[in-house]
Amino acid sequence: MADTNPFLPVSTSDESFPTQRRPIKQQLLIIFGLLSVGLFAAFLLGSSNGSDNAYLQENEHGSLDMSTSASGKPEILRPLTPAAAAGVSEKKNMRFAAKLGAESVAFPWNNSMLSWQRTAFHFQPEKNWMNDPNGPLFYKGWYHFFYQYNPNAAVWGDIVWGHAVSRDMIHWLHLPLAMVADQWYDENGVWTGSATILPDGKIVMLYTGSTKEAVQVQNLAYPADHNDPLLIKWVKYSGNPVLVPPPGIDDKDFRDPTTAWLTSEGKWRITIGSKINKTGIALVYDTTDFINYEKIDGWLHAVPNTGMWECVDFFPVSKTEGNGLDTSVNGPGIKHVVKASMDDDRHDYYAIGTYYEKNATWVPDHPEIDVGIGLRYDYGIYYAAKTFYDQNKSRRVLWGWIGESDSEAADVQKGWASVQSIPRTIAFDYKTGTHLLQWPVKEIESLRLTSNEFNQVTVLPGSVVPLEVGSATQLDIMAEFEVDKDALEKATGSNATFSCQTSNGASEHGALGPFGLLVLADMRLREQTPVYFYIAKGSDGNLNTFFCNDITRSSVAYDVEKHIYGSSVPVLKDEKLSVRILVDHSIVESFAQGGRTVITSRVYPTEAIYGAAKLFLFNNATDVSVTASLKIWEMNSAFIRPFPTDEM
Ligand code: DQQ
Repeated sequence: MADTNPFLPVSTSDESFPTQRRPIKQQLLIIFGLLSVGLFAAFLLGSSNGSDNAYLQENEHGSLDMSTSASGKPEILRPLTPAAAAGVSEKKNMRFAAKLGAESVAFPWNNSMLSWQRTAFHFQPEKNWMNDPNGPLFYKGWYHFFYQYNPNAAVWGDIVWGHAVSRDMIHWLHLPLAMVADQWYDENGVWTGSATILPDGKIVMLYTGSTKEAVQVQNLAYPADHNDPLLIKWVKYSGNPVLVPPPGIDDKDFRDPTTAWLTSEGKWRITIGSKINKTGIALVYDTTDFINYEKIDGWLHAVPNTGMWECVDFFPVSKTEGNGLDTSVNGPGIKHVVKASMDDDRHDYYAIGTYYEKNATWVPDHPEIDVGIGLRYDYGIYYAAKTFYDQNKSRRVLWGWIGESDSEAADVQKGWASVQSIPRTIAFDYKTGTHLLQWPVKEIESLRLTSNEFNQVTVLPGSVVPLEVGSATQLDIMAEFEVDKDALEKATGSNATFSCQTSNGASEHGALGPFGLLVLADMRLREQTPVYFYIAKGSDGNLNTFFCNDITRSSVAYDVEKHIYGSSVPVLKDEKLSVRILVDHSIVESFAQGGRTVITSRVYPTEAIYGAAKLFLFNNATDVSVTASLKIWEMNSAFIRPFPTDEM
């Protein structure tokens, strides 16, 4: 077995990053080169024989082939899940589970493995199922977060609105349910909705109700007492529903109203997701009182063959300023973003474009990367996201639901399912002009404990470098990689058609990649979650950088999804390759190039957990050395607990 002596940090101080290279580095590198050869052999071994599991051995990538069952027999179809029957999104891997076939066997999860999966600084309820973020807002000193919640089980169903408050969006206090399914117009579920703060400071909430007959209608609710900063009690408007599906729209295709924005005429405008045949659309309504609505002809935007648009979001971004904008801001220097959650592929897509207020339409800047066919917020598991304008700190904040990619049986066993992403500030990337930048809110840095720095570590082709950081299950990692320029120039063009998904993942041997980090890896690298860059050089000599996350060897368990996630990431002249990774038990959130490309994955290791979870650098490229500089913080746990009832 490989010797796994760790590479020692050059500093444990909290000085600014990066610090000076130390003289011992050269010697350590030589030792390291030798040590890592053995370790890398284990890594490669892992890539070819990655698992003891016969099912995975059928697939050279170690990933699940979704089109046939393990035995290669035709799929066994299962009845519709409750969510699918209701006409809304279901747990993503229910589709995956349905394809495993009747012979699929659950991995023997034990309590210690399952307890480790619970996150330490991501928002989650104490138990049971959670999905979409709803109506986030800042009010009287508190951040409010509402969410789709099943109070009765760890699977989707019986949906009501959970509610929690926070001073900083990191530490949370759970409050009583904000809204339950107690009216004919939401008897089948209190579904997704959004908040609008009126000029006088009052709040209105619009949400979708699923009626007893599963018709999707829009309802109005407001706080019972605007003097209560905790907004504990909510009143549903007596005249609900305020909107029913319009002619031509199916009863089950009319949901998720947005935050309202003002027109120059002083009317409030909202958009609601829908579809006509296979064309995804965003319907538009104007209102002055949130009770009576005028449907605007046509739609804000429509994209053929994208299917049902869920959880549409629409907001302005400044082309020049880094701060966020209130949803009603419009005018010169402003672009507008349309985001929709594609029910067909369960991903959140956005596009940047121009809003034409007069006819209530929006046109993308680049039709070839329109909503649903171009850029995604996140290339891993991330859905039903929603932004809000945080008037407290003049920023726009993005929340997103991160589901599970284990089996439903494991969710039931552990008693909970889903987490929310770390809230992210979101802004226009004026350098590319095509992308948004997402970055964890600054407040997350209050959880940083001790840090370790590693400066100018050379990672030779075909090597793995252990990084000694102590406990490696709660981390905030900032890393920069420099690639040997001569080697970049000398490399002959190849891989022009590379994609993370179709590659061999982290075990690919390209001239210029992959290289990056292995998180949640055990010492033998039997389990490992690589987050990495891959540079492809076209025959024209142009470089195209990809950012990927390979979870095909993240667990030896065989009843979890195993994919290679990722996409290309623009790297501009003179930019180093940079990545930030938040590791929090079963969730890994990775941000490349300041948040231009983001990947979130859920992983369920069985060995690389607690003290056995380690961190490594790796370089699997054949022709290029990389130099890595890193600062890594151990992260504290957030306080997420019930609000003390006596103080309520
Ligand atoms: N989840 C809600 C719907 C929404 C879907 C139901 C998206 O309102 O369309 O729980 O995940």
